[in-house]
This record gives sequence, C-alpha cells and structure tokens, in this order.
Amino acid sequence: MKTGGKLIVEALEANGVDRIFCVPGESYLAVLDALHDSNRIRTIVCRQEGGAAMMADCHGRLTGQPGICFVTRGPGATNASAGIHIAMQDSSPIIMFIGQIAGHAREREAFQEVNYKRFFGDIAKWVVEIDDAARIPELVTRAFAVATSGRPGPVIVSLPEDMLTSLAEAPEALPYTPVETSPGEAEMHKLAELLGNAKRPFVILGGSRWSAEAKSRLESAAETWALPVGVSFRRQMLFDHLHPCYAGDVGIGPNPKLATYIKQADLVLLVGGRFGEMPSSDYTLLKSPYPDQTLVHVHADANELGRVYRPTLAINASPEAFASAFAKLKPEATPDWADETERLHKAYLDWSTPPETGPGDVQMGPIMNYLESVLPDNAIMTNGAGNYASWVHRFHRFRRFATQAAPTSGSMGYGTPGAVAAKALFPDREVIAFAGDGCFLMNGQEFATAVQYDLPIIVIVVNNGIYGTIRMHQEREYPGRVSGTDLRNPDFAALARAYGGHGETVEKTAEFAPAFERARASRKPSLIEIKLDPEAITPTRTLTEIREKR
Ligand SMILES: Cc1ncc(C[n+]2csc(CCOP(=O)(O)OP(=O)(O)O)c2C)c(N)n1
Repeated sequence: MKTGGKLIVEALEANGVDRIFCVPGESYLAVLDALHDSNRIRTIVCRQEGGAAMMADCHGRLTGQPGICFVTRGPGATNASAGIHIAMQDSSPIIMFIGQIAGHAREREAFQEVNYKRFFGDIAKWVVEIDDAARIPELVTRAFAVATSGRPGPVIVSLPEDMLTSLAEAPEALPYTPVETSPGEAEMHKLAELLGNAKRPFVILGGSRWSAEAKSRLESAAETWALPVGVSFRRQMLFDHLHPCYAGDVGIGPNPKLATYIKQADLVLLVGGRFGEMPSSDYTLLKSPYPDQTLVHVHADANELGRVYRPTLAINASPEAFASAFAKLKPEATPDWADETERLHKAYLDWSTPPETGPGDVQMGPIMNYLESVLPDNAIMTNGAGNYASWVHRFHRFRRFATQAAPTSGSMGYGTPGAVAAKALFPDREVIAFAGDGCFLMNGQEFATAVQYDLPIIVIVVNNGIYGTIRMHQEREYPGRVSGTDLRNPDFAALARAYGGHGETVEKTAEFAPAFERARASRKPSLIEIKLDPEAITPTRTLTEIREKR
C-alpha cells in the first residue's frame, strides 16, 4: 500500500521525468513529501505559477517531452493559466498537476474550490481529476500519451488532497508509448507529382514535434528540390537561416518581397503548423477556406487538416516522419525555380541586416550586429511579447534546433521563465532572454529562481518607458491621445543586483559590448537594461512617423 503522493512520484519517474517546476501548496503536501525521497526528480521551486507553467512549456518546447509543473488549487491554478494558454496555442506538451480540495467539501464553493474541467475546458487538451489513488499509474501515463500525441498540448491533472493521502494498492506504472504518424507511399507519390507540376513552390515550417534530425532531413530535402523555405511566426529554430534555401520568417510584418512571392506561389507545402492568424497575416497570405495555391498540408493531427484551409493534399504525419520520407523523394528533372530560391535567400539576407542608425543615443542595430558576432550557434534566445522582440525575430540568424523559446500566442512575460528552464536543460549553452520593460515585470520575479539555482542567464531589458506595442497601435488609431500606455520603471539593473545577480545599465550604444562581456564574465544571472528612445518603436519607423502617418 502506498500513498497517492508516492504513486504520483513513481508514475512520473516511470515516465522519465527528471525535473518539475512548482510553487508549493498545502493541497499537495503528500506529493512534496514523496519528492523528498526521489533522487531522480529535481524540484525547481518558482515564484509565481504563471512562471512555473511557462518553464514547463519551455521544457516541452525544447525537448518534445512533457514539461511538468505542480501548483496549488484556486489561486495557484488560475495564476498558472497564462502558461497553459501558451502551451495550448503553441502545441507544447506539458502536464500540470493541481492539488485539489478534498472530496467531502466538493460543490460547496469550499476554500479555493474550482472546477478544473470547466475552468480549463477551452485552453487545455485534456482535464482529468483522479479520485482513486489506485488509478494513478493508468491516468498519469495516459496524461503523457495525450500531451505528446497528435497535436501536443497541455494536460491538467487534478489531485484531491484526500486522494493524495489515501493508501492504495496500485499496479506498477509503465511509461507511455509515443504514437508516430507517418505518410503513406501514395501521399508521397502525389506530393512528388504536385511538385513536378509546380512553377513557384514555397515551403512553410511550423508547429511542434520537430527534432534536430527532422530539421536537418528537411534541410537536405529542400536542397535536393532547391525549394525556398520559410518558417512560421516564432518557429525560427526549424531552419538554418544561412542555408541557401532559407527565405525568411513568415511572422508579423514579413519581408514584403517574401509576402508577394507567397501570394503568387502556385504550391505551398505547409509542414507541422496550423498557419494561424499571425503567420498568415490575418488569413490573407493563403485565402481561407480555399487557397488560390495548391496546398499540401502536413500535420500530425488529422483534426488540423482541413480545419482552416482546404488542402489539395492532406498528409497526416508528424514533422519527424514526414521529413524522413521527404528526404528520400527525388525530383525527376532539375527544378526550374532554383534561381528564385537564390533570389529569395538574398532578399532575406538584406532584410535581416540591421539598420546602423535610429533615434536616440542607443542604436539597437549595432547591438544586434554585435550579438550576432559573439553568440555561438547554439545560444538559446527567449522572449515574450512587445515591439522589442522584432529585433530578435528579424535580425538574429537562428541556425540550430532548440535555440528559440517564444510564445506564438503573443503572451508577455515569457522571456525570463523561459530562459530559466532553458538554462536548467542546457547549462553549457548561453541563454539570452529579451524583454521589454513591460514584459520583464510580468514574470521578472523568476530572476530570483535563476539566482536560487545558479543559472547564469542574461536578460536584456529593452526599456523605452512605455507599453510600446500598444502605444504604437494607439498612435496609429487615435493619434496623440495617449491613454494607459506610459510606464514609470524601477532601476532594473539595481533590481537585478538586489536579487543577487549582476546588473548593468546601457545608455549609449558603445556601452553595450563591455556590459555584455562583464555580464558573461560574472557567471551570475545578469540583467542588462538598455535605455531605448521610445521613438525607436520599430527597426524602421518612429513613433512620430506612425502618429503623423508619414
Ligand atoms: C499577458 C499579456 N498582456 C497584455 C498583452 C498586450 N500587449 C502586447 S505587447 C504589449 C506591450 C509590451 O510592452 P514592453 O514589454 O514594454 O515592450 P515594447 O512593446 O515597449 O517593446 C502589451 C501590453 C499581451 N500580449 N500579453
């Protein structure tokens, strides 16, 4: 006979879990107690459940294995919902365990009582409450299967407190069996035929369930077919940006030359992604529901095929399995679009060259150039939402898999917790979090987690004193009528030092490089605050130009 808490920890161990992210609660003391005896699971205690859930998301995003977090009922679970929404929209495998109220108090609106099936109904892939400790091995293993199969997503497991302390005899937990979905020969044959008839094809990569191997197989297939390849919003780690087939990021505000090419393409091969509102420029790059182009859509979840766009050919396969099959497919004749692919790559290189000048004393262009020259290919970049992120998305040339963690759902506050999870996974790699002044203070408290676990991340806070993205939209839609977008900020560098980290303030471009070197040398979690002129609201347009519609 074992307690429910012990059975939970055993089921996690059986499924290969080596770390959990948590904020403790009295509702799941029995699990915390069992973790005390586990020498296989590292407990990373966080400062807010939103941060813990985002760390779990980042872990799932970079490894493909479910990120695990534990939170308490009511306020813990509702705080965490920000990270659950990200995992849902971004198709990341995560499992969140919630300590639930005891059974006898149910339906009385007891202390911190929430019905999780209703609360998470729309933003989780599956929600389950375990009432009988004997069923823990079955239901936890199923949670892993659901989180990782088809289109991955967040699973919520609610654990009533009295169930966790009860004793039960349960079968031994066995690990989940991953489910693969491969393309059939007929589909690959049809793809070869469609490509053979195409004149202006384009490939867009997105979604999850990729790996370093799948990426390199897709790169070699692109080379064989001389295909131009773009990546979906914030899925930049899926293709080497210096590969001659790389055509750019199909995200917010794509390169106009690229957008024109996609609109005029006659075949689009969409692999792994949903091509949602952001990458599709509000469903205009491909017309929905009936695209003008021949559309070949490859997705691991049959429910995503034909959901928004009617494909000419639907291939129900994971990116991994598709990339393997595609790498074996050879063209009958030399494709005649190779010159176009070369031209698109050249256009990308021009587009991703940062501007030398801009308003104010600090220029982000040269700072990005500097970072490009010193960061190794395997450095990991994380960020949340804000205009500052366009500097990373447009000018950082991603080369390798597992080097990017940023929510496609456009959630603020992800950079710092994402960086903590990434550094815990890859202690030997450099991890750089980008944040705005608004974004950083949403989950900046997780800087304390970086300090607690000696995780020397470098957070770059681009401080323009405003919720810049919203100010930009405001000035465009309601010129001169500033409302609710000004910020009065703390001294961010001092804040980092108060946490026990290294802090620097940069007020001139030339100060950045030595500050960055000192941050690296400190071997402490570091924060570099860049004081950016609010006029530098985009890499190419000022706030005044936007207000005055110039
Ligand atoms: C959690 C969350 N709240 C609000 C928003 C809306 N929003 C998008 S960007 C933004 C401003 C970001 O400001 P900051 O981090 O300072 O970056 P900046 O745009 O100034 O570069 C806001 C409020 C959001 N996307 N996510």
